[in-house]
Amino acid sequence: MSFICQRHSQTENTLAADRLQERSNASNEFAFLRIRTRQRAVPFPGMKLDNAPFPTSVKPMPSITLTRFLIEEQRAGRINADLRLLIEVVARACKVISIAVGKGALGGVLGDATASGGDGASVNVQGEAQKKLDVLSNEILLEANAWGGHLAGIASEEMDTSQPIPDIYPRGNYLLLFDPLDGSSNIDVNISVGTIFSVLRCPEGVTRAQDADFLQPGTAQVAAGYAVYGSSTMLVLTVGHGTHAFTLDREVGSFMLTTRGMRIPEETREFAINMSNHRHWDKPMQAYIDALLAGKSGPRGRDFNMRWVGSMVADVHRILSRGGVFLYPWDRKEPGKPGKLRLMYEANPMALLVEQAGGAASTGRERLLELQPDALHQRVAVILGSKNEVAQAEAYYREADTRTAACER
Ligand code: FBP
Repeated sequence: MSFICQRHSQTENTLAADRLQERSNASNEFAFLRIRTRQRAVPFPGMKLDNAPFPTSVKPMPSITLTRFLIEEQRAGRINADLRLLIEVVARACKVISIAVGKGALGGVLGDATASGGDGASVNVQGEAQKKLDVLSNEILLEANAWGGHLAGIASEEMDTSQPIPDIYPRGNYLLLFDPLDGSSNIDVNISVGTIFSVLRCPEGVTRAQDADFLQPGTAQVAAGYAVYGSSTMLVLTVGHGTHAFTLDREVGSFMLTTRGMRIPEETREFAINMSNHRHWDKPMQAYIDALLAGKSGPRGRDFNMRWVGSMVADVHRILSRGGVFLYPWDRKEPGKPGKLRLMYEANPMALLVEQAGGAASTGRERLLELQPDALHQRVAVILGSKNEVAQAEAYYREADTRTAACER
């Protein structure tokens, strides 16, 4: 058997082949050679890769694409064709956004978007300066989802009101909400950002959806997910039967299933919160976090570690991958707002993904997914992640409320 390795001289190859011949009883001879040469082997003509044995050190590429996964979900009766195609369209838009984000300064997409009149930065309905990539990602998602025929309306963090599907296109039975680019403060500094989306059913009889049609509790979501644009681009998805992770294979251009059924450990020693807001939090939150910071010598009797990326997608992805608790509580910097994060297209989709992975999601006082929304861009306090840790945080609020109630009697 002759084998040509591009990088090694003829002698080295012959030597390697001889040694291989020597070890011809090693059934894994092909793999053996690859380990020795530390190089991806180039099979000689006629040899089929798929029956070539792989050594344990190199895992074969996952072969379940997002398309196949969704078709199998449909075959299992868990989703219908329309929802499958809608999710595929959103995933494709995320691939386009991933390319734009990946280009960074080379693509001229960094920095603030200019207001349409050309003077100063453009500001969204939340009063936040819009980044160029916020606006671009919003347009990419709108364009991709307008003509598909699956939707009756779209709502976005970057748009004041929901947008009905243009009359020229057929309409469908679903409503799509998204935060086109989450983690705006990290866009220009090359830290992971992402896209978060949520899918609801359009109420019976409604063809031209209005804002009010979107105001459904998180439990009504039929699908939710996010794409995270980090060292690799990943898509994390639930259609109500577990939470699954896909990694974008840039060579093939497909999302490949890399984790089926993500599970969040119930216990954790890691918390994520913007500590600089500590003095602005209410007493129960300050007491809960102080107990974590007190570590072994404190009421929790063990040490906790802290992480804060400042992009919800990245912080929640870490928690779905290895556990932890993510908190963005009420603070008195803006006392009139229940929290910073938006219920409909940040908190609700993340809460469904976390619960479907065995975690919990709360406002501190109630299950987040049961909140009845009253506005498209309403904000909410968020505590989500490892079930027992969320329960710990809730206990501080319950205790404080019981004490307050006792005092008021
Ligand atoms: P947007 O970037 O989409 O507005 O999202 C809000 C967000 O960036 C979250 O991703 C993140 O968890 C949080 O705000 C960070 O807040 P802070 O800047 O206070 O740390």
